[in-house]
Amino acid sequence: MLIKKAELLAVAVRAEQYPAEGPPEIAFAGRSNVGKSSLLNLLAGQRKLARISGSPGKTRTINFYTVNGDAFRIVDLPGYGYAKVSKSETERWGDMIETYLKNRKRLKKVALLVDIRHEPSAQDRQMYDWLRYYDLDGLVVATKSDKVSKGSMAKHLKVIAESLGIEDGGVLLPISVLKRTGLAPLTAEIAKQV
Ligand SMILES: Nc1nc2c(ncn2[C@@H]2O[C@H](COP(=O)(O)OP(=O)(O)OP(=O)(O)O)[C@@H](O)[C@H]2O)c(=O)[nH]1
Ligand SMILES: [Mg+2]
Repeated sequence: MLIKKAELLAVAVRAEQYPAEGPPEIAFAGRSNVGKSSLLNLLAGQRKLARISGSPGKTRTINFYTVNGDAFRIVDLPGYGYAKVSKSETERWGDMIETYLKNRKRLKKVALLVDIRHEPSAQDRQMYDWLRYYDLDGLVVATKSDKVSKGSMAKHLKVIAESLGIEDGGVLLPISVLKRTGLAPLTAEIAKQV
């Protein structure tokens, strides 16, 4: 198992609240409700590590988790795209994410999570463009794969890959937290980075 032990290390909005730079970091990004916190909990084997909810917008801060005695860190980024936010909140969210992406020296890769059922939104594409700009792209997780039939999986993945413009060498991994499927290739990708 990749993660033997994980603990919440810090909760941040501003850069001064980040923990000091240390081991490599992998972050999870994606729209609210896509399943970032659920995936983190499954990888860690701890159901209550990160808060999960049926109502979107649970994670509104940057949450740093230390893994395996601080061998590496996983960072749960606040979700975007849920309806009930004002323009100023959206801007604050953008500043929060960009500050983190731009300044974090040990950030190795950001896994972008998208719902396998839907074509990526304009915000998903903007997020992926950001990741490309900061050279953090190339790992996309298609969540909730239990919601589509096996026969239509390839078609859904193709829509996502084309919409985001995932380049050759990028990886797109279907995952179901519910069914616990697709985890091995993701842990392999994370292991390559840390
Ligand atoms: N069917 C199914 N549901 C899932 C899966 N993963 C997550 N969910 C559900 O999706 C909802 C949102 O999950 P979260 O993990 O809280 O999503 P999040 O991306 O952390 O959301 P924010 O914190 O708002 O950004 C919860 O009701 C989960 O139970 C999955 O693989 N399959
Ligand atoms: Mg969350």
